[in-house]
Amino acid sequence: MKTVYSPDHILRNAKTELAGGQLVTPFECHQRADYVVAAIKSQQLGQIVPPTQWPRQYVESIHDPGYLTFLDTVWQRWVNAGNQGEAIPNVWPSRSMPSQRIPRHIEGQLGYYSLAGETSISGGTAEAAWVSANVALSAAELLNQHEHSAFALCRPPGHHASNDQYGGYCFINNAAIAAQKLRYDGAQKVAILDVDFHHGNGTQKIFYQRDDVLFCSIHGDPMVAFPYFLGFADETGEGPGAGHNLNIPLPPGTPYSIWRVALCRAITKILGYGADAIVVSLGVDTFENDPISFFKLRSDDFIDMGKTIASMGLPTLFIMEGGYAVEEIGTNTVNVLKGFENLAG
Ligand code: Q9C
Ligand code: ZN
Repeated sequence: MKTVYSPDHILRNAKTELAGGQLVTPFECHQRADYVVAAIKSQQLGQIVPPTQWPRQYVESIHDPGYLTFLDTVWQRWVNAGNQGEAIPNVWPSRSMPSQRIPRHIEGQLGYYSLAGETSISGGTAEAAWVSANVALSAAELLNQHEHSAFALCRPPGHHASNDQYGGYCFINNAAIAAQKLRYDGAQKVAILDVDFHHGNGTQKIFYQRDDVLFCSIHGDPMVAFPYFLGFADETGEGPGAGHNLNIPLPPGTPYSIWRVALCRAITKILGYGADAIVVSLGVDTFENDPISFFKLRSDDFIDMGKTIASMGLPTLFIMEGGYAVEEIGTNTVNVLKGFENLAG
């Protein structure tokens, strides 16, 4: 399987994450990608190729133009306003004051365009997010060029980013723009299978009212896990999208034996839907030693995960999302991809 990768992900290099009332070193750090590249080489997954640049319209097909302007300018505006640290939101349009207006002040805009406060913005963040999007689009192009599968080693990740909000370490929804590209390239129906520990709230929101993209997610129960406010089992889609959204929340301590039953449910849904292609939002933060998650998958379980995904027999695009046990992220990720190849041949 080919991997699309760019070392320019390093442009995303925030020094702070608001966690536990402190500013800590971000869990979503640049070393993550180095470990994945190392495992691709040592496990001989296949060629690593650079991304090419795709027209901005691909990203604009998913994201709001005002949001993209915000993303492209926020750092300079934050600095110009005299701030010393990284950009962190601290006020939101909340239940008590649900304003639809977009404030003019950068502090108000940070609240308007964010859905969480842990994700600091620093110089280079927007540039890295655009590179990550081009990595996803380039990997989608490999499927268009008749590869059966491809791996987009995206960083920063994307599945928490909605049409007009960032957060959860995500800025541009790489899986969503890749799925949309597969649609442009002729796939009638695309299924997104999100196996990251966290619910892919951004991806769900983007496709919630559409019947041409099915969204299935297996994740930590939002009653007790980020993003807390979306990802419940009764969210099944709306309008034309009714019945085309499947959430499978699972409790703390879930081992692979139970997780796999959920995967088989999602697969049954995808096969019944009649997808032409699959986009996998591949987070490996389901790992037992992940520092911010509570499932109990072991490294070998990821091989079976890949095999089970391959059993659908469909063209499959893997997009890197989360995974914060940094030293094991490479092995766990490549285990999925190797497991997929072993069954897919
Ligand atoms: N104190 C992805 O996996 N909450 N994002 C962190 C740590 C945010 C995870 C809590 C988790 C976001 C792509
Ligand atoms: Zn995650």
